[in-house]
Amino acid sequence: MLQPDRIVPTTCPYCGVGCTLELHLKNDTAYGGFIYKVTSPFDSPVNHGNLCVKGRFGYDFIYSPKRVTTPLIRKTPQKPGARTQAFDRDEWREATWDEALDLVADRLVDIYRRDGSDAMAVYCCAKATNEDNYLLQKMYRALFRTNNVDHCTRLCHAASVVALLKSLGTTAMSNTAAEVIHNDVFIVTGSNTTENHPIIALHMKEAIQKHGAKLIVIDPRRIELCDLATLYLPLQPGTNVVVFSAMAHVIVKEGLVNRAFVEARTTGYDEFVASLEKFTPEYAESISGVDRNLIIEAARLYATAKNGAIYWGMGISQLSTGTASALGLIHLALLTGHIGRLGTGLNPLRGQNNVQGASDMGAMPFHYPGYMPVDVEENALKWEAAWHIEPGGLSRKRGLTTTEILANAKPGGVRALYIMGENPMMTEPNLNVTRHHMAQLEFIVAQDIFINESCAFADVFLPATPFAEKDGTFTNTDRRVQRVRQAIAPRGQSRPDYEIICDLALRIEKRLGRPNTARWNYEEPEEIFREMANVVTMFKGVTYDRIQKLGLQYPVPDEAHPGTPFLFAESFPAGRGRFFSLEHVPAAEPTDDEYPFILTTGRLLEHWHGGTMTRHSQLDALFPQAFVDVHEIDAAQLALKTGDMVRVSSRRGSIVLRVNVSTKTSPGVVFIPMHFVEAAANLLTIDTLDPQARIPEFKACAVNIQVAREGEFAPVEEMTVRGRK
Ligand SMILES: Nc1nc2c(c(=O)[nH]1)N[C@H]1C(S)=C(S)[C@@H](COP(=O)(O)OP(=O)(O)OC[C@H]3O[C@@H](n4cnc5c(=O)[nH]c(N)nc54)[C@H](O)[C@@H]3O)O[C@H]1N2
Ligand SMILES: Nc1nc2c(c(=O)[nH]1)N[C@H]1C(S)=C(S)[C@@H](COP(=O)(O)OP(=O)(O)OC[C@H]3O[C@@H](n4cnc5c(=O)[nH]c(N)nc54)[C@H](O)[C@@H]3O)O[C@H]1N2
Ligand code: SF4
Ligand SMILES: [Mo]
Repeated sequence: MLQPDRIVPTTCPYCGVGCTLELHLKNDTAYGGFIYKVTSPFDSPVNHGNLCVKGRFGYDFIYSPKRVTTPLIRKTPQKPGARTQAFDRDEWREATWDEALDLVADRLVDIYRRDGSDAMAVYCCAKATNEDNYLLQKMYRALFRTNNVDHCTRLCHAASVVALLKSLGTTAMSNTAAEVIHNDVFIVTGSNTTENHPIIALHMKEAIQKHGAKLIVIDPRRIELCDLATLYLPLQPGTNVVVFSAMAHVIVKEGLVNRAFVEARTTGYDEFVASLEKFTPEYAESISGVDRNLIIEAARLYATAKNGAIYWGMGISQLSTGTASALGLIHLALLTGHIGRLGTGLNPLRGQNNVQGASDMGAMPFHYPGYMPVDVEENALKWEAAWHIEPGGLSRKRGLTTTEILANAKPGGVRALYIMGENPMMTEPNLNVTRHHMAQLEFIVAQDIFINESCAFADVFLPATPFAEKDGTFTNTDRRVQRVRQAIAPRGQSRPDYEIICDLALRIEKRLGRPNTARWNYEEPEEIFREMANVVTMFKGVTYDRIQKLGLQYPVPDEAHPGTPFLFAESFPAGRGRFFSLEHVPAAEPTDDEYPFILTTGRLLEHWHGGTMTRHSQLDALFPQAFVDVHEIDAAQLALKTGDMVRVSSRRGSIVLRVNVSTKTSPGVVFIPMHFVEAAANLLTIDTLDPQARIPEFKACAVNIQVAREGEFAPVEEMTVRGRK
């Protein structure tokens, strides 16, 4: 067997589970090593040596010949309103770092001088490190004085975060994922855990099979975990609030409330109980399609558990009722007291490897790092002191969210957009409109490792290094800050994100005539982390030295503190947990004769979002083609069989792809994965937002299905987001 010359431990760049990877290297002169294999150590606290297919085999995108490792400048100047995409290298010219960064600094400063802070906006990156994200939001806040800073968390757990903040004053998972083995009853809802958090799903299986825990699945699709569930509640998409409220109704009516907990730890109970009156199991059945007896049984099982816990995902948050859905779950925990102890809790499973971290680092329009609201004077003063800015210098105005940034791309609105490692042209809803918005911008900078569908709109491309070529930290879904270690030299001329940002910030500072405001010179990424942790006290006790091997779960208030596996033993950050009265509001777009099916979108084990990483990896061979899941009853009616080509259309767009006849979806509901550019699900999705969290309704819109014969494909520009042949 091949013996490695070196093994470098690091953290997986894909999902929020945060598995420990060991990169096996052979020496190689060009890059200081070649990664030929990935394993995981047995004693890793998160994954105990287990990895899913992405962690084990999906790293090879870093060696893809399509990776861009030289700064690029678009040859044809782009005009607002008429921007086009450029994928071919001959539409770009290679540039030196100096030339590319000077151009970016000149253009950004010109636009800022002319149109002010509101014209500037930035997308941070949940794939990049804490240090990268901290610096990018600092560059936009400190130099351009804007809070138009956001990232993909908006499209993800924004609704969970708003609900948790409103009710408990918190934003993260309350307990550690691996604690699931201490649950005796747990609810999994809106989370396809085996495909999207595979290692947490292993813990769930262990809890059931080895420890006798009982599982309740609430999901419109018959996901793999249903096979192990005691109860499966197949609800119609967008009907969470009625199902969760009916469970609360049963818990109250049957006297299963944990009175001591409600009295000691919550507020708003009486009004809440009055609001539950209408949510009878019969009413819930009529709206959600779930048998009333299943709702009653689920309520009893969860309420009478010794240690009950709730795990949830995008089926809760990606709805126009996302915040209300998450509040519905929070209510269940508050009624029963299944929170604040080992093996209980409210656990939104975070998606990207570092979405928790990017949010913690202030890559959001309403908060500085550490969730300090931007419109609270005391917070602004703290960061002004930390960044050597005159009092009153930072903007106190809440910024725009990702979806709002693009919707405001017009004269008088946002003019320049900086995108570090995101792909809105695949991952925002209603892509035909998103394309129109992107085209309105005056200047776009993209900092990525590939030219994805969004980078193709840019004026300048800055080549960043992926995880294996840089140092720093990621924070996983358990609030665990873990090390990311450089294993190989940056390929070509690519540079770590934090280095690019510092180099650019110095140039911007100079042009603005504000030298030496904030610090932009660091020897090591750890110095960036220390600067942040000096203000955000929950990270004070995290040093790189302490997390060499294991990582630490924040809050870690000092260097002697062991970290915090579960939260809220004594109280909530908001003091008492608050109940809210909820209403049933149907999904924004009802089905009708013209568009008779509900489309729900989501993920596959082998692929990642817009596919920029996994489709440049050997994983693409495992799942190379888009499909639409159609229930066998609907397929029979439409005379469709697996493999047939169909055109799926909504009021916003149309794609052509193959049918997969299955019983995984319910009749009337079709499922399309979001990963395939040649049949991009987001050409169909609706851009209606949850009014509180501003998250789009990715999980429900109305579509129709028509047979398409081979050769009768939609024109390429219609069915891809590339907009070109
Ligand atoms: N392989 C892979 N893993 C990933 C990702 C990836 O792209 N690929 N992405 C990562 C990211 S960023 C995230 S956020 C997570 C997401 O992980 P999940 O939350 O598991 O994501 P989805 O695939 O969108 O699936 C959501 C689940 O919600 C269900 N659902 C749909 N509508 C409703 C509804 O109205 N009510 C309820 N209760 N359920 C509903 C769906 O049927 C599905 O089972 O995955 C992470 N892990
Ligand atoms: N229809 C539908 N749409 C959805 C969803 C859905 O369920 N359905 N889910 C939504 C959710 S939950 C999410 S989180 C979003 C995800 O949306 P995005 O974040 O836009 O999607 P990704 O494809 O993960 O984009 C990550 C980019 O970062 C780049 N990258 C990787 N590592 C690095 C690095 O170290 N530095 C830099 N600079 N770049 C790097 C990759 O090449 C890639 O281009 O999609 C949302 N969109
Ligand atoms: S479960 Fe997530 S973190 Fe673990 S190997 Fe798979 S993708 Fe990576
Ligand atoms: Mo996500």
